[in-house]
Amino acid sequence: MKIGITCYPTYGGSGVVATELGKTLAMRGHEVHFISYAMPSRLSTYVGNIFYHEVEMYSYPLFDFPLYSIALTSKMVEVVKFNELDLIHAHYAIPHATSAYLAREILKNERKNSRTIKIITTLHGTDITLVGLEPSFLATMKFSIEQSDGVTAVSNFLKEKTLSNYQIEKDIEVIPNFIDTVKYNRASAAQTGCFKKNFAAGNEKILIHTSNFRPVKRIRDVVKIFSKVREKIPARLILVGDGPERSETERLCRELGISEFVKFMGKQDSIAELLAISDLFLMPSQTESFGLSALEAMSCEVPVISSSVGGLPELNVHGETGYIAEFGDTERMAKYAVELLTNEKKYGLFAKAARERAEFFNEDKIVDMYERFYEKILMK
Ligand code: GMT
Repeated sequence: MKIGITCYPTYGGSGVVATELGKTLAMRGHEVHFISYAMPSRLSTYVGNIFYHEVEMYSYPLFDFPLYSIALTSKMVEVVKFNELDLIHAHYAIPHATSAYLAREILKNERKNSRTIKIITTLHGTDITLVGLEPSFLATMKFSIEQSDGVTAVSNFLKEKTLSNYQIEKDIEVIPNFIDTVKYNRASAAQTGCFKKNFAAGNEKILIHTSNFRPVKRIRDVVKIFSKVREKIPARLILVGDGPERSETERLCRELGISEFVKFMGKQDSIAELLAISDLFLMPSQTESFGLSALEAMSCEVPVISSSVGGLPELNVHGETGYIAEFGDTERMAKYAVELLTNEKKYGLFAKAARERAEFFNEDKIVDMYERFYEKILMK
């Protein structure tokens, strides 16, 4: 197949999923064309049948705001036409599904007698639960989702939210996120020279959180949980990532007098290596449709303490792979963390179960699901 993929290239899990999907599809022999405003960050290695098309932005004094959606549409039209693509897969609905819809209509008009391009939209999270509900986007989102030839959501929660929030009657296929269980493997990632002793003393546990530090991730709750855990057991906190909440979080650490135990790592490529030296992953999010970073942790045998929002209970099995608690209940999350970190036998069982659960989301299996879905939509 000849597949166009559009995603946010630099920020967040939807871009990671889209890029890893494209890379795996290319390795399976498909021709994959990424269309975005920058090279997707995970697209670092050269693969023959992967192509990257940058959306060219034109600025004009009249345009106070960049007209990205239109520029993206025009680029999609060009790439489809000159590379004879079969489908465009839009990751994160805003504005990608809308641009793809427009591109399809333009191409229909241009190529009256030839096969029309198919549009597949994958819903990832805040495109549905937060941003998409804003009055400035809602009607366009509903229309663009309804007009897609195929729609997938990364969890059952997100599928149900889409149907109810937008009052849409449409088949939405749940295709969960996936993980490379070979790369995210505790034993092999631990051999790359990222040593626990560089981060913590022998008797200290390492708690970790990775995200883009947006308010929905509740980084300050991460710090509050850690602070309560540290009152009971020796521990360190590693915070990976960067974003709008960082300064406030640093301030809170100073206020709580725990700065020397918290390491802000900034954006990192070697997530698997850091997870491989960690004991517990914290994800107290306010909303989370899937929780890809928790899956990365689980694949590295790191149990997860998370909130019970969104799709998290579909991933993190309470009392097996970690614990879930009500959003904002940092007291309970800290209690769960201490319980797990002080009971070696229980911890071992949870770590093993976390890895087994991650294997359920194995990359090969889930990419098969996408391939079958593409085939189904192309037959329509
Ligand atoms: O929706 C977002 O906040 C952005 C998006 C992203 O690009 O990071 O995150 C969502 O997609 C991820 C990949 O499918 C999911 O693992 C995240 O749970 C989801 N984030 C939220 O729902 C907050």
